[in-house]
Amino acid sequence: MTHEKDPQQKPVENTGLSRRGFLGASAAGAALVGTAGIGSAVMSRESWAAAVKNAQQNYHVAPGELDEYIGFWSGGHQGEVRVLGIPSMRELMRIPVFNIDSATGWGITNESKAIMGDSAKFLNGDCHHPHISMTDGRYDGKYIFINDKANTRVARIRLDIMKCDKMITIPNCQAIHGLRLQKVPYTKYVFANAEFIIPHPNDGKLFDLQDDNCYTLYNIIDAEAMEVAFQIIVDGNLDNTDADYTGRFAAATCYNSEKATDLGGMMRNERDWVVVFDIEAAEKAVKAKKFTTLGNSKVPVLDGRKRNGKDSPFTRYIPVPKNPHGLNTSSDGKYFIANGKLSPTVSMIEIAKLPDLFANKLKDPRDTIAAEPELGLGPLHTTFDGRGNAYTTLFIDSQVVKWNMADAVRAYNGEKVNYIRQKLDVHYQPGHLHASLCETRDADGKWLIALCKFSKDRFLPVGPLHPENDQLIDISGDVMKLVHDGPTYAEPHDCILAHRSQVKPKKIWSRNDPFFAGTTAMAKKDGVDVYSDNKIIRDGNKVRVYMTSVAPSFGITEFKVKQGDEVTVVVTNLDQIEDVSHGFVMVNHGVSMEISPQQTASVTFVANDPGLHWYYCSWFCHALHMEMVGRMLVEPA
Ligand code: CUK
Ligand code: CUA
Ligand code: CA
Repeated sequence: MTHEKDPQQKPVENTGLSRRGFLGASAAGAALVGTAGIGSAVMSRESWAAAVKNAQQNYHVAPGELDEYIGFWSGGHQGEVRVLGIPSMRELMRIPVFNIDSATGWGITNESKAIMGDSAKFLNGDCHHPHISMTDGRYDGKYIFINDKANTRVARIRLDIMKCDKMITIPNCQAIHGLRLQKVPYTKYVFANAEFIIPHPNDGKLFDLQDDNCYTLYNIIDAEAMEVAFQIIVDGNLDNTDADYTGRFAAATCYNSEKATDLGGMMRNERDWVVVFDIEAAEKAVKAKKFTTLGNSKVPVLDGRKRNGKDSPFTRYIPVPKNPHGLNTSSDGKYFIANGKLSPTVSMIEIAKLPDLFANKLKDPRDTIAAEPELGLGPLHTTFDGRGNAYTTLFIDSQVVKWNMADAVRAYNGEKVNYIRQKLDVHYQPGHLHASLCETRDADGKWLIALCKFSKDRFLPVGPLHPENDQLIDISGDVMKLVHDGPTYAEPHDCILAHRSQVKPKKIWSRNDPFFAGTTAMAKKDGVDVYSDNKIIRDGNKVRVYMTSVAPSFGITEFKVKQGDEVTVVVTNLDQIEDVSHGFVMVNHGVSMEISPQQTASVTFVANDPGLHWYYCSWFCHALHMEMVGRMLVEPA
């Protein structure tokens, strides 16, 4: 299924013409797009080239200039979130989340361990879907939420400081994959799909997935409290999810309606389904205390499965072909779009028909399907330009297909109309794609990122492990134009783009910020003002060393402890100048942390080795940065 390099690729890149555009109705293309035809084939080569030229924005961001968009990239199984400027594709920052970070001390400092909670024991994570909180269907710049498939977690990042401030493990589940946010009236809830079907209870007595006690759960998380508000049991499994623009509905794809354990089994059914959730109805049931719980968890659980052919009040199942993957709400609010993966189609579910579906006024759940356009091989995800066009990744074809939603509906209703606008080759095997502001009412159709899983020959070889290739595509004109190849480290499944005016981070920390409030509260109990004092507190075999730092020196340059003492070093950076971050590293102790202007950070370790141990500032903060050092003197026990 990998994409062989073929001689058609070169002219394709240079002209913006798709390979299928050149080939016209090739056998494969004809079979796939059927009567829809191929948009690019109807334009003359000359007018096509002119359109490409017109489409190209100036994407060069000169030194000293700022990008117009800010992008947040999932770091995949590397575990972090990365911040990029768009259109330059310059990486601006990394936000450690589910990983351990040597620079900032994420996973090492007391503050980060407190946020990670019980899951601090895990050294890995696998994040896929970063999403920015919204108010009235627009980014409000407050938070980013992101899933961890590997260890079944959901984390929140505060965008004012660009740090993770909450992390929770979802109970009763294995593997959180799809994650989206309530858009309207605001992000009250985070919707998170637990992908895998497991036995309940999972105590080693039951292993047959066909059993009624084997299922998975849709998770509704209170975004502010970061607690699971309630869970809904579903038939089948759960892949991706999204929410609507009314605030009432959310929907998720299921690829394993078969409840199978192997590949062949999971592909047995010609159709799986989209499960639609009536969030309001579920909320009502929880309020009326009509729920159960599972195991030791106190989280309210509702049963959203069909029983004897009867739907639950909270769910409806809409059959769609086949092993669908991405689920995307169109930015005009009209459709949930399920991407067919093993079917060359996407299924457009008309959201305006969902109230009737839940009121049992439709004969067939498929009556909600507004269109099922054929797009090409392996449709995975769809994005939108706010001008009525959708863009879908074709994993197997290694293309992004641009198509018109209204025309797709007309074609579905029997009109002879071509809904395909263009197919653009991408390099190679794209998963997600994301257009600027596409998850909001403000979708502005300027830039599109295609997140390609394979880069093959696009970059200098760097060994058997290849970078991914995140490609920047200009979609501002009538024609898509590829303008940049962006190598990325494993593996950004997804990204999100906001306008730079929508995210306003602080330049220095606020004193007593909640991020380190636990540490300043501890200092207070010790009678220490971290903003002025340099003090050593002994408490049995626990020693707390409170020091300030001002470039280029620590407030304490020598402290004495006894072998075996548990030492907590608390450093407060008194510098108020933007960008003057310090670090604290205790040599040979596995201790490293960031202390940015006005930040307090702390780390705890055991002084096991008698002798003299240097500590130093690790952030190049001053001409005399090398001299910013101190010594811990450990007396033998
Ligand atoms: S994704 Cu998570 S398997 Cu298509 Cu949203 Cu990559
Ligand atoms: Cu402080 Cu380097
Ligand atoms: Ca299936």
